[in-house]
Amino acid sequence: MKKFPDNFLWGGATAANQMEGGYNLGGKGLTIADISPGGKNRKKILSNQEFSLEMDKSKYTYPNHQGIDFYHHYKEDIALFAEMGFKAYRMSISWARIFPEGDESTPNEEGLVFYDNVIAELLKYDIEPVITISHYETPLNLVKKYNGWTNRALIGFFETYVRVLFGRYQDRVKYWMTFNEINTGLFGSFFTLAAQNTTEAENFQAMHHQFVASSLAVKIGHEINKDLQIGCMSIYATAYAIDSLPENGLARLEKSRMLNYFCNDVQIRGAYPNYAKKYFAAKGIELAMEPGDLELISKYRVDYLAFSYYMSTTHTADPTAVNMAEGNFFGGIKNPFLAASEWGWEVDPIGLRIGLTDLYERYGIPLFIAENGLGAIDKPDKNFVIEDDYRIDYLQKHIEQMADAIQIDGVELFGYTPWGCIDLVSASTGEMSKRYGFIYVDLDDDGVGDCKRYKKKSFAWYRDVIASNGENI
Ligand code: BGP
Repeated sequence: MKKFPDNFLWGGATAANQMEGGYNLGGKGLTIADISPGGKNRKKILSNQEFSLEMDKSKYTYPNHQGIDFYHHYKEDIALFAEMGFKAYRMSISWARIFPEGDESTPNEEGLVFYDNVIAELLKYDIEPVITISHYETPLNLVKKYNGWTNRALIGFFETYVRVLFGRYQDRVKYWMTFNEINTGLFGSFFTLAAQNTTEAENFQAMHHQFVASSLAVKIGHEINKDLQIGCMSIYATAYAIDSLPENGLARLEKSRMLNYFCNDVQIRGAYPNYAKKYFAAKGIELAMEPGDLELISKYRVDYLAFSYYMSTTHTADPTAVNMAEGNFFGGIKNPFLAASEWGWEVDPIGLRIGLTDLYERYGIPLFIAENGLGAIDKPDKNFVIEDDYRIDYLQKHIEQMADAIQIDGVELFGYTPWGCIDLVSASTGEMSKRYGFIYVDLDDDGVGDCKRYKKKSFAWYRDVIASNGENI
């Protein structure tokens, strides 16, 4: 029996801000990524809610400015994706290439022409573009002038932006995702909400605006072309209790429903779940809504659920617990049964199968794994040969679990785009040395290198996986 359905979308994923470079070319405006300093302290700097929105090149480096210069290398890179046999390529469009300030009414034609060219190049090789509309690259002006998504005005700017994208690309791009990892807004993530100095209530308010914007995108997209498939996208981290103590089971449930389900519940089930309403009431959070918001959310639900999966998490009810899993997105404590990546992300392939079944059985709509992968330090020899068996091992084990989820559990999974199919700048740490790619890019954390591309060992391995539709892994 075949492990994967015919037409399964094998591919890879990237985001504009982490790889395009050309940050000030083609009329592009600055985005939140452009003022985010590179290096291990990035997260700390950005989580200081009042960090400066002005660039300071005397103090920081800005690796996103150069990315891997996909802006000038896209033909070469897409040819390499085609050589691996990609069926799909998940990319994002940088909002500020299309609307440099975010609040204009007329788009920047030069920015659109760049994406015309990228899309044409993909279609030349029969690679299906899968486009994230907003992936950590909100125009900076929208932070400065409106404090990002805390302001309802952003719904209108986003609407203008998506109308342009759907109008222009509806005959060439079928699959869309609205907001990347929308559930990171729960932590007030600067990348997601494009807002500074927010309270928890403001985070939820900003997310409400995004939910409305996302439903509007579904409405507009389907009106423009009923065949468009518009998905939501969130992080999913399979959640365990540390043991069978009932209190720990409850702690796991409470964590998981907010982190893993809340955003999906709203965007897929079309309503705020009761547990969220109770939480808001207990915390005195009152969301400002306009008439029609809830109807819109209820009526225009997403067509599919895309998610990123890198790790599972483990929870305890014990507030004094030590031994925290610092690297994991959703916190929790260390799982004694799992090894972690060099960045402390706990690797759990079976957790992916659990997650796929969990999500499919909860929502019953098609699933797409938009991100998965191992960030690791690659050590090329003098000829740039990179034996990344650790990466192959990681992906192999996750693909096996995907196959079981499809075969044994009956999950409807239609695509898999491992993260950073070509090395790029890390989102959380702004490093180049945290590499995910099948393709090595010769640039270091300071942007030094000749930017040349080299195929890693995993390149040929993934090519065979795709060619055999997941039979040879
Ligand atoms: C996800 C983001 C991506 C990406 C990935 C890997 O959270 O959607 O943009 O970067 O994680 O994370 P990192 O780059 O921090 O290793």
